[in-house]
Amino acid sequence: MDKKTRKPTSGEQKSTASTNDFRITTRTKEPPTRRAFLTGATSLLGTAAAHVLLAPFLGHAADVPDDPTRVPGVPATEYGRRSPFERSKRLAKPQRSRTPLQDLHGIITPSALHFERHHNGVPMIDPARHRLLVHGLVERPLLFTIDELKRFPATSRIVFVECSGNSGKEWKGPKGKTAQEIHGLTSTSEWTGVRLSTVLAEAGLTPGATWMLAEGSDAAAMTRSLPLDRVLDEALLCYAQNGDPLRPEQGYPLRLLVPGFEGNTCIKWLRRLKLVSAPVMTREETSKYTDLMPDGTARQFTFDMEAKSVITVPSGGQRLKKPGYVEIRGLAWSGRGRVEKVEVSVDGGNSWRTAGLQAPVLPKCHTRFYLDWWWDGRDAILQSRCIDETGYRQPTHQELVSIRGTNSYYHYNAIQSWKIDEEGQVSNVQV
Ligand SMILES: Nc1nc2c(c(=O)[nH]1)N[C@H]1C(S)=C(S)[C@@H](COP(=O)(O)O)O[C@H]1N2
Ligand SMILES: [Mo]
Repeated sequence: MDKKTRKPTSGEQKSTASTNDFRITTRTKEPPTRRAFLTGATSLLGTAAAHVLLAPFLGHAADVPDDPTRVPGVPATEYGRRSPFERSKRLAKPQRSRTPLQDLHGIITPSALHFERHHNGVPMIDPARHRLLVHGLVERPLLFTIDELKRFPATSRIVFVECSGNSGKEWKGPKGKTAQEIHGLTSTSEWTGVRLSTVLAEAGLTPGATWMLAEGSDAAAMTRSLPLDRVLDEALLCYAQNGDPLRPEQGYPLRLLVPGFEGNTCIKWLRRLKLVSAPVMTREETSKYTDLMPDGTARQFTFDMEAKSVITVPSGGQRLKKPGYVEIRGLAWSGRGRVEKVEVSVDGGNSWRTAGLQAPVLPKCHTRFYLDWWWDGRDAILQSRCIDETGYRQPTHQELVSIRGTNSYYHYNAIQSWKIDEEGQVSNVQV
């Protein structure tokens, strides 16, 4: 029915709005007390509309008009928020929070859902007082304000960050329940900043400068040594994420981003870059981020995040309601470059089909894959494996453990298996 010509039927409340002053007459069924409160709190908003807007603050469900075409909506706002009907959230513990991968669409993680990992909390930093010091083996030690860094030519890149501890509990068996719980320490953003190489050219490297120590200004003062020959081409000093300034959790006002490297090298709240001739051997690269092998030796400076993938729909904790069509969906990524191919098995790895890849397929970036499937209502085991542009294929759990043992916590990238039972219930298994 044409909205313009439609007349309110009897029993339907008529609303009148003046475009001049936003005064709105709405439904009269509201209890007087609540109505008075809301009118006082939001004199410019219609009552029904105000309910929807304020619902999250007031802690009650959004009150929805019977017919949204009969009640003018709320006015424009200065900084947006999502629909109160959407409840997807990070799984937060004090020192980390995990991205709800199973709820996401496309490849960008909304900034508010980007995973967090910090060793001593999120610091509060005034950007006007923040400085970046570049010193050590340079011709000119330099001190930059954020505004000065923003004057350099800007570069944006869509890349993932992944904590090397992501999925770490799975070394010792199928521990986690959901995609978020097991794999949620990875997210993708569009990061914007100045190239590290631009800033270092300004300072002028002296011949012995082969490594760089990066330090954060949080209470953990996280520090890592990075080999210049591996990071100079790609590393960014970022001040923005998905078009906005960085979130405090992601390192506001400045973070180092090393595409493809383990998350802990992407020093947040960055305050210092010291050019040196050898790794400094901080605690993060001696006791912490090393990989203990079965023979008792430890691998050090294992920076690269190897190819990995996870089916997010259907995934652990979800339930297929009835047999029939399912679009299998998931994310794949590699710290070595582009995702070349993703293969999906619905029979526990006996046979594999090539999944479709959704554009864009970017290097060192989450890539979305999908595959049509008809679930016949019987037991099934779903798996995905990522093959990257170097030809590397994501290993099975057994293949990974046969080389690395189970002493390690970091860099677990084995194939994820989801079992679907006859009830349609999805759970985490290792096969
Ligand atoms: N200064 C500082 N930088 C840091 C950390 C920290 O605790 N302090 N944590 C690191 C770790 S372990 C990871 S995985 C990433 C997480 O980045 P995110 O919180 O933006 O997802 O930041 C890294 N950078
Ligand atoms: Mo991490």
